[in-house]
Amino acid sequence: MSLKIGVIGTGAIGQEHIRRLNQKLVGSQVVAVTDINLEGAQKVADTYGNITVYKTYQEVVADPNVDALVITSWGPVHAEQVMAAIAVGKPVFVEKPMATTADDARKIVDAEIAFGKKLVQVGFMRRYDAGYKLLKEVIDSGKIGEPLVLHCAHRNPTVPTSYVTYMAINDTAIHELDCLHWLINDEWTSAQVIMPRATKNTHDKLKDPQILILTSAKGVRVVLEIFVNCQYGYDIQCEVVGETGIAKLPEPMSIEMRSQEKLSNTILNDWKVRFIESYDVELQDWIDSTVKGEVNGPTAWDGYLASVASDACVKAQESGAIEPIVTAARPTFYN
Ligand code: NAI
Ligand code: ISE
Repeated sequence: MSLKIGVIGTGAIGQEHIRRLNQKLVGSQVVAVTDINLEGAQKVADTYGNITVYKTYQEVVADPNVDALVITSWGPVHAEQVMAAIAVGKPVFVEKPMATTADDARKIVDAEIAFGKKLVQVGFMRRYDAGYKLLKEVIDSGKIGEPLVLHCAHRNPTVPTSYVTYMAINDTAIHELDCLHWLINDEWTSAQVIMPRATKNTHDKLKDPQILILTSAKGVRVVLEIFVNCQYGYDIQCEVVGETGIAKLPEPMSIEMRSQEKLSNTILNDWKVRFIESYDVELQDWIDSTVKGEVNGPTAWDGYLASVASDACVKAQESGAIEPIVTAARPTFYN
């Protein structure tokens, strides 16, 4: 029997996830959608047939035919939509960020604990990425000793003009805020943001690039360059310097070419392609665990931890100072 899913938000990643839920993965079927752009939602529904289009997300959440929800709307509305799903006890997969403030993230955690059962999985798909998993295996094996320094980069070719300075943190670096502490089994304690010379390819509301420096409880330092108008491609880098060796995130597979007096590899230009397998594995795992009444992937607590770190980083963007990252104690519910 298929898990019947209601999707809130039929934009870029909404369409990607609907396609994989309906055509690629096993055990799921999208039965309802909504978007504030109703025409867009209708167009997506028409592509597949047998999908009810609702005017509001509340109707999707309330539909008795909907077993579980996928939230792919804009970040600032995620928290209220997740809360609505918890209120009726429906499992929910929410794209990152789970909430755009730590206060809202904490409300989700508290609501889930009050409900008494885990319902929320957050779309931190890098934890499902084959490359990051290999890198974690190497770190956990002790082959490079204890991690000391991470050199990372998160580069997008371009972003829309609606993308502004703080989004470098809560839309983009939020992936690293989650996956790097998972990678090194540690918690963040402070953040600093340095603004280098800006590229001429940005605008006055977006400082680009930015350098984020994170410190962990064990003293590991992460230097993360966020450069969202880098022009040349979509490029994710992560190099871990350990006590006895270096481990580096593998590059996506690409044919090495010798042609016209050049030796070359292709660089991808889109997150949709770079992480295509991770999204597939992530959502298949969500379907399978949801059917069993479990949450196997990143939880609401992970969403909360990322939001606390994100708030501190946004403060650091404004203050230029080293800002502490202080999280509440982990509730036993999430052990
Ligand atoms: P998008 O702008 O293409 O799509 C968002 C859609 O949500 C739009 O169609 C918009 O009309 C709709 N929407 C906004 N408010 C709504 C509301 N209150 N109710 C219903 N629909 C509403 O944006 P995109 O790129 O699809 O991103 C959506 C979310 O997914 C964001 O939170 C983003 O950070 C996340 N994302 C995650 C990625 C990942 O790698 N895990 C990759 C891309 C996006
Ligand atoms: C986008 O929303 C994503 O989540 C992508 O993975 C990220 O690389 C990009 O910077 C975000 O805008």
